[in-house]
Amino acid sequence: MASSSSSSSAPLAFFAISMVLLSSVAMATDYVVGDDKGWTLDFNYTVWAQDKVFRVGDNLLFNYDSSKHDVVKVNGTEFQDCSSTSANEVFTSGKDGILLKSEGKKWYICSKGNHCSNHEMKLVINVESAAPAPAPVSSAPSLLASLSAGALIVAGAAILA
Ligand SMILES: *[C@@H]1O[C@H](CO)[C@@H](O)[C@H](O)[C@H]1NC(C)=O
Ligand SMILES: *[C@@H]1O[C@H](CO)[C@@H](O)[C@H](O)[C@H]1NC(C)=O
Ligand SMILES: [Cu+2]
Repeated sequence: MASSSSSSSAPLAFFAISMVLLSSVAMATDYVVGDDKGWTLDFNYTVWAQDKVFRVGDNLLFNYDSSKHDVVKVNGTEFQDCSSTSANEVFTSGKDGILLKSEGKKWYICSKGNHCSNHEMKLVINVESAAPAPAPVSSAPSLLASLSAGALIVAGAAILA
């Protein structure tokens, strides 16, 4: 009935408020490179990356068949040339998480066969500064206000129930 449905939605409202609070705190994002396709041949990683904002603290997750591919962190020149040396950092597990530790451009290629030069198996991203944490002075009152609003809703639900 009306009264039972309105009281049962109160915990949901509190949950929703909590989620908004949590998401306003800077949280790292995990980006699965290539989404469902993973790290593979003939996928346009430029298109994949173009609508995304990468920030310090985020992770890149490379999923691939480790018998066919690898991930090599290269510099801009090497990226253009699809080249790498033994000095480059190489990932080979097939399920590699790479933490984006600093700002700026990051370049990754597959060093197997001609995957980079002929199949566009290369990714360049620009890493921006970490999302600013909420300023303590301005966020504390709104945090308290939201918490007490949530407490009021729960109290109201308890009275209605
Ligand atoms: C990938 O997409 C970008 C943007 O549309 C385009 O400029 C580029 O040529 C594409 N690369 C390939 C290999 O098709
Ligand atoms: C990239 O690395 C190569 C070594 O493989 C080095 O010779 C070159 O100077 C580097 N280029 C840049 C732009 O850092
Ligand atoms: Cu490859």
